[in-house]
Order: sequence, then structure tokens, then C-alpha cells
Amino acid sequence: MSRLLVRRPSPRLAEGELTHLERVPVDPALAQRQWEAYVDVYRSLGWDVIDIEPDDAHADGVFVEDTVVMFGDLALLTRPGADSRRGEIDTTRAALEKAGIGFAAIEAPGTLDGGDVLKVGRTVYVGQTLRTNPEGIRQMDALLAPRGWTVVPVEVTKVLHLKSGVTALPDGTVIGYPPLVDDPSIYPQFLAVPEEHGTAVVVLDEDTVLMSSDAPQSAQLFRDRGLTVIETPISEFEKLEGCVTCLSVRVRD
Ligand code: CIR
Repeated sequence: MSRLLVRRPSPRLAEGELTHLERVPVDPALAQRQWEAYVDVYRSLGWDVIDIEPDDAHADGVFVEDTVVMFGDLALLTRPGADSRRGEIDTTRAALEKAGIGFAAIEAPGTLDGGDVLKVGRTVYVGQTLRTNPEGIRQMDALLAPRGWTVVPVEVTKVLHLKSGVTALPDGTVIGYPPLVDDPSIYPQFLAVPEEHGTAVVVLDEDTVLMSSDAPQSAQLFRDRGLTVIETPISEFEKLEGCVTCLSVRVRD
């Protein structure tokens, strides 16, 4: 069984952090509807949805992936790199405690955003970004190496987070839109996708991925590889440099 951690969008979503994109109008009502449809995809698959307490003061709080990363049954509570986002972890921590999920935490002066963490098998690629610092990576490595994970730091300069540029298909093939990937050659298997919003997939099972509906050619590319692709509109979150991965965290039981 799988559980899914999510948090409803703040009405202040439009005030969220922006690093590489220009600010454009965001429709909070549409964002709410898109978020509900996104969560409904998982509900329709029978996943249990755990709502982290709403935290409307934090404009970016909907992007829960940045506050917690799962490594097997261990959760890693992060310490987000943006000052405006640091307070989000209080309610994430409370949700982990309430759900009985054991966790470790990144401590100051380390910073880590979950969006910088890409797991492929037992390899953990971690972006070195404005949000994730070397001390955060060092703490993560110290925690994970004894548990059999290999942490691989990755330079990221073209996008906000590592996973804004690359994610992975169920077979471990790393996918990315080349203009936004610093060095595709570090990945043993890399597949270029033709659209910016085609870079982000959530693996639902060995044959199924969830992705933005704003990348139809990439969706077709994945279907041609034999995958079932579920597309969902997330335009209001993409305006804030978010993607399908960052709106939830999967907890495997
Ligand atoms: C931020 O800049 O932190 C938010 N506006 C977007 C975070 C997106 N998170 C993610 O891709 N993991």
C-alpha cells in the first residue's frame, strides 16, 4: 500500500519564490482545482492521502516534496534553502509524527530541498543549488551511506532544483529537456524529451507515470516505450517553478 503526503495550496500561492521565471498572474481558484484533480489521480488508484496541516502563511507550502524525502521507511525532514520556506517543516514534522513515520532531520547550517533529490535504484543524485548546500549534502550522505545508498552530487545551474531538469522513468532511464540539463552524460541512461514540462514524471508503478498535460509530445514518447501515461494540468504550479513531483511525497508501507 502507498500513502501520499500533500498540503493544499495557500491562497497566497502567487507570492511564492521565483528564481528563473518571470512572475505572471496565478489564479488561486484554478490552482485549487488543479491540485484537487492531481490528488484525485492517487485516490483513484487507492492510495491513502495524508493531508499535512494547511499552512497558508507559507506561499510555497503546497510544494511538500521540498520538506521531506523518503528513503525506504526512513523520512528525511529537510531544512529548506529559502528563508521564506523554512517554517514549512514544522507542520511537515507534525504530520510525520502523527502518521508514525520515523524521521531524521537536516540540521543548521545544512540546507536541503527535496526537489534536489533524485533516487534511481540505490543511487541518490543530489543537486548542488541555491537551495541545497554542501553541508546539507554531507549530512545526507552520512545518514544514507550506512544504509546502502550512494549519494552523487550534481551541479545544477540552469534550473531551480535538480528535478526541475531531470527525473527518471520506472526503468531508471533519466529524462530531461537538454537545454535545461547541465550534463546529461553523468547518467548511465539518458533520454532527451522535446518539451520543458516533459522532464517531470511521478512513477506510479512499473508501467505507469503521472506528468503535466503541458507536454504532449513527451507523453507520446513515453507511450511509445510501452508506458501508461496519466496527464494532469498543473499550469498554476508550473508558473511558480513547480512540477508534478513536488506536489506530493509517497510513503511506501
Ligand atoms: C520555490 O521556489 O521554492 C517554489 N516556488 C517552487 C518549488 C518547487 N519545488 C520542486 O520542484 N520540488
